Amino acid sequence: MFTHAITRQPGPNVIHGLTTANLGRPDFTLMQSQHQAYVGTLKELGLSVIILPAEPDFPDACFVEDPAIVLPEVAVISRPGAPSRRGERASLEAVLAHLRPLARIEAPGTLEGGDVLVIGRAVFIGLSERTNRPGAEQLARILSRYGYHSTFIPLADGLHLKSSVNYVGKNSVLVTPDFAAHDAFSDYEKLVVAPADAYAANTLLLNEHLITPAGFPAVKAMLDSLGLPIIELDMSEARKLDGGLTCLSLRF
Ligand code: CIR
Repeated sequence: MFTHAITRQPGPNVIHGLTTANLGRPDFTLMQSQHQAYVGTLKELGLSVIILPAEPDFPDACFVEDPAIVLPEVAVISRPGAPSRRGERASLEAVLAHLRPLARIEAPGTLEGGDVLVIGRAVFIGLSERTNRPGAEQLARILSRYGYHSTFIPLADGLHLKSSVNYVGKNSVLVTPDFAAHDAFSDYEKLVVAPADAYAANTLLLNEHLITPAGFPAVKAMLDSLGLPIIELDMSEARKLDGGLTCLSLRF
């Protein structure tokens, strides 16, 4: 069970966040209310939520999953592949220093938390435009001290690994078609979303509930087969910045 989460309020500058989505700029007011609903959901699921203030100089800072990886044993301060996101770390590190021993990804390594999928002691690290091999190797080395085993997964598509693959409980992963037959996930049952539903592959398993983006009935029907309660959240504005449900919080 997770007991805590860290989130960060989106600021008005969120409209200048990085994006490849071609869906237009987010509406700040709507993004704020969707973010509030997200935080409310985390609280309903029993988490105590630390809400950090917006970062006026860092438009993508509400996507707190990327600058750090938090596990029971350690918090790893990452080195985001997007240079504009590296300044997000300082305030996050100040909080995490009170909660966990810290480790760091150092240059020339780059790594973003969206590329790190942890299932038990198995860690899957996407090699993406944001996460390079040196960064992945550093993380694997740090986590191996605590008994985690890492597998590297070169990505052809998608911003991060968790844009395409997420653990949804019951030994199952929700994946985009690219990962339907991927060797790295052969130990898991696969729920494969249609190409048009790829955004909903970023579904969040949290305390025996599934939080999934609203508007993807076929994905919801697939998830129903797992027998876990499902919560749908409107993610229209974060989606415009390539942001999903996992990236809006660190859970621990
Ligand atoms: C970025 O491009 O860095 C942000 N606009 C979105 C980050 C999304 N992060 C995630 O899915 N873990």
